[in-house]
Amino acid sequence: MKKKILACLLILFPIFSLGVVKADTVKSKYVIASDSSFAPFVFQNSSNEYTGIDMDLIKAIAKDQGFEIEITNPGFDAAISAVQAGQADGIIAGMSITDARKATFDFSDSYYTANTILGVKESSTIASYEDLKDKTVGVKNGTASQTFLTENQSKYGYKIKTFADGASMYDSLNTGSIDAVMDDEPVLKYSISQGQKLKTPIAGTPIGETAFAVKKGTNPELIQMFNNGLANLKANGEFQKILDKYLASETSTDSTSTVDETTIWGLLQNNYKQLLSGLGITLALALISFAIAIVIGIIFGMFSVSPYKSLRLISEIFVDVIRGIPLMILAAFIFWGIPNFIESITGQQSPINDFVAGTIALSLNAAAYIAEIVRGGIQAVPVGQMEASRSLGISYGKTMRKIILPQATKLMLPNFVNQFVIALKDTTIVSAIGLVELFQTGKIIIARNYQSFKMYAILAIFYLVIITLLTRLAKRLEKRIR
Ligand code: ASN
Repeated sequence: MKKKILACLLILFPIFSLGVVKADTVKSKYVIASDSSFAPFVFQNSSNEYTGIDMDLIKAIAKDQGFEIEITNPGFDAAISAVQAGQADGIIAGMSITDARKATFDFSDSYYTANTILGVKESSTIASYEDLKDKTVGVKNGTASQTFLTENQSKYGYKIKTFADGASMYDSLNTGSIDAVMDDEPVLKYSISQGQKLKTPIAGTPIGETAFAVKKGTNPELIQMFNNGLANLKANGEFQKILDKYLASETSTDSTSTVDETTIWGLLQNNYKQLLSGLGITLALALISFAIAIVIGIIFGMFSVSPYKSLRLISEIFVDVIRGIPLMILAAFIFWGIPNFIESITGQQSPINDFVAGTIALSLNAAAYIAEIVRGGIQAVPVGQMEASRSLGISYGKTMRKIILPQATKLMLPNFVNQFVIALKDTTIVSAIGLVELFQTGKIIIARNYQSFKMYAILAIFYLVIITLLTRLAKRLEKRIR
């Protein structure tokens, strides 16, 4: 027996030590960003867990190499930005190695080869690229397929429509708002195998090998560990098992589904936990940011009616700048722009949490509007009152506190309630930075089951109920204060 074990070890030792440079973990945990819907590489199963080749692969490699990971799934474009801004350490998302990307990313060894291919509805008459003249082709932003489409646009004369995620792109194709999509061949073929009524009339074009990536010059040990782990998984057959699990049989991936998701009841039953957690994030975002906005807004609002010109000017600049920038850009600037800028001067990655970035963006945005509400409220109180009070020798501060503000507050209250409703709705906009609030939660669910009509109806009702309840509550409070 002992001899047998010894013999086994002697055979195995050279295999494991063969050319493998051991890399050590530097961080206690690596954040890995990925796509949100890119089956069979990454997608949510009906138990609301992310699965797919990439998810299984990175988990198996982390286990094999002994490092900790945390996976986020903000979508391909957002995942790319997250790695570049230092929010994430690596990206695994069926990502193709292209020459352009080599300038900003370091890639691992490849684990797959993919083509980009055109997908159209089963009933479509499009049979060649020439047939795409004046038609609209959808593509995911930041992808190799997008580069392919842009490069060939003048040759074939189609229009390009870019999407943030695969789910909304395929939804648009199904509803006929675009005529075709360009996506990775395994992804399109997989969706067809899952019952999507699509076809691929033209043969695919190679876009490069698929690999794991890190921001150029960062986390070299992560690439080394990925390569070592991949080699081990290939040698022990586990890699092939992962591929077979998702590619060999057409229905093998979603056997966990027990609830029928084609009815509203089924959708709720299967996803209520996820929806409630999204709702929790939405409410937290709205309430926290609104509380902060009230404080900042009142300060700037008071500045705007101050007797000091400098304070009035500061307030004017704040309101003009924040009001002049769309909320989505403000959120993207805080979440991706600022960390990227800090890194470019300090050389240190300094990521900001998505919830914090979303809260800051929402707070600043609402504060600018609240400052205007405060200014409007104060100015609506006749100036004569201030003048009369001052001529009686009462100070500016006291007049404000005792005479002007009590009247102004009453005038402001309905506007505050209004602004809160707007703030709550605005939380959907910050889903653009990958924050999984209620709207994003719904989109993720749709990415899995394509039930956009029913799911968006559910979301609309969720918001309607919440907003109605909160406005009722606010109205009561308002009455009491009056
Ligand atoms: N294959 C795509 C690319 O590399 C990745 C994706 O869409 N997730 O651009």
